[in-house]
Amino acid sequence: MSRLIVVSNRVAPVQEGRPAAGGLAIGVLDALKETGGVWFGWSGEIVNQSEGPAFERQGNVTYVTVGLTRRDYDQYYRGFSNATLWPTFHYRTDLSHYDRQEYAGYLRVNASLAKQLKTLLAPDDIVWVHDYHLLPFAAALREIGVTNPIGFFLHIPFPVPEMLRTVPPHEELIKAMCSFDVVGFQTHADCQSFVDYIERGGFGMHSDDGMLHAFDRMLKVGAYPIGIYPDAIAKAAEQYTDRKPVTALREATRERRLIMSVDRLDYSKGLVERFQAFERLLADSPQWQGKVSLVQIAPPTRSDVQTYQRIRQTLEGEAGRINGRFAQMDWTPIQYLNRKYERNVLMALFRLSQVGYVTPLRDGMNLVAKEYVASQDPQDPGVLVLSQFAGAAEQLPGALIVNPFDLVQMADALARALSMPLDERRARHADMMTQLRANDLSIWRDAFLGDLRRVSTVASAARRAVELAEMSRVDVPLPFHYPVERPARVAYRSEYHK
Ligand code: GDG
Repeated sequence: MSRLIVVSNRVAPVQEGRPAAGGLAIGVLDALKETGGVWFGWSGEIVNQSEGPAFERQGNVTYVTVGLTRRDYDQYYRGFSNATLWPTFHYRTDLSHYDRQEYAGYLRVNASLAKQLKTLLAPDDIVWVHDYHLLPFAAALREIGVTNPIGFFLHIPFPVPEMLRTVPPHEELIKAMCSFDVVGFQTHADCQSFVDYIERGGFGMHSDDGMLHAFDRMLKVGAYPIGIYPDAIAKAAEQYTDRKPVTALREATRERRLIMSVDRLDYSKGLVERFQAFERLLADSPQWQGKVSLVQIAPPTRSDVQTYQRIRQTLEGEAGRINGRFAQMDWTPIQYLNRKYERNVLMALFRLSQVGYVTPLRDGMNLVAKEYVASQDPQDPGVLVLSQFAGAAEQLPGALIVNPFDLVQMADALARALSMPLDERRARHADMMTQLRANDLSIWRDAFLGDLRRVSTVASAARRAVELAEMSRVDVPLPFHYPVERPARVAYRSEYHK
């Protein structure tokens, strides 16, 4: 059986019980632990000069990590990945900047990581690359002769073409993405944006079976919504209810209602708007004053990127202002905790609360929304208030779906959630649990890897057919849907590809 090689910017060897914030790490590690394999990427260390990879084995997973130099880190990670691609892909062109040097660094690091990975690859390995840091990774591998199946999954949203075109090297990036054999997105809307870019730009065409022919390659594109393991989360939430932070919050809350939010501290998560909508609830429905608290857990990330420093300051200011306006001697409206908690403790905190308040301005999926639902007591579940701009909204129709730019609508949804009758809460929760079980993390992984294996089997058959045709100097008809570079003699020239 072929090995699975996972590649992501940051390798996070999460030991049980150690806190780790970040959806990619959670999803990838859970998926990899079941199949076994290799996880390759950055160690998180800044080094003086590039050294060879370090190896660490834990159970059936081998972690292979490399350091980045300060220049690589500044240009590839802090620069093009997180100050250009992240804001633009989250529709924040106002926060995005472009720098040619940073882009050159982004390409250089992708090429260097590809070169280092190549030395570890066996011919039948399957490579699964994750996220926006590595858009040109397959192109870099192909450039140095790697022919293994390579798939890509984008964890964040894919923007509409007009938005994408604000990133100056957009065409080069998308062309590079077409070197993957399968490109997966969180939602159908994201996938459609990618196809729109290709088709409207005249770079290729899409067929009904999900195959895309573009830039003289063929690849499969599709939506593979990432999931969780809802039953394992439900169990953890129940088992961790006697942990210190949970008992402390239960005691402090007493008869009060709790609204719970957990996010990495990021401007895409809509924290400021969320605080302001909660303020609106307290102002417009004064009966809730003293009766409900918002607990916001927000572990800091990317704190050396300037826009992240600014969001932190703004948020601290807003929490202080709103608390100053409404607090009473024995009641603080917003508890804002700028730190990480153990994962299972978070699930128990979700279970303790009556409302899950998840309102990103834009989000690929948002696992917190799914975790909140899974953590609830089915007999007395809390209500999820969820942004329409989270990928999860496509899958959780039992939530109260809100527009995070409409503070009044959000405040109304909070009021409705806080007083929703038990029958309705149970029905909504049961509906969402059915959805979560039907689309759990193993379905995500198996659907993606199944497609990658299928596409690559067809590809190698096609490659053999091309070789035979070359040897016999006969033009054999080739299957249309296969991702392989054809030799010039039998090259297919798209009518769109001028
Ligand atoms: C990206 C995409 C997509 C949070 N605080 C703590 C903690 N967390 C955990 C949560 C959850 C994960 O981190 C966050 O995942 P999200 O999906 O909500 O968001 P991103 O980190 O932005 O993830 C996102 C995801 O990738 C997966 O594809 O859904 O759209 O942006 O699991 O529980 N975990 C611990 N302590 C914390 O304080 N242990």
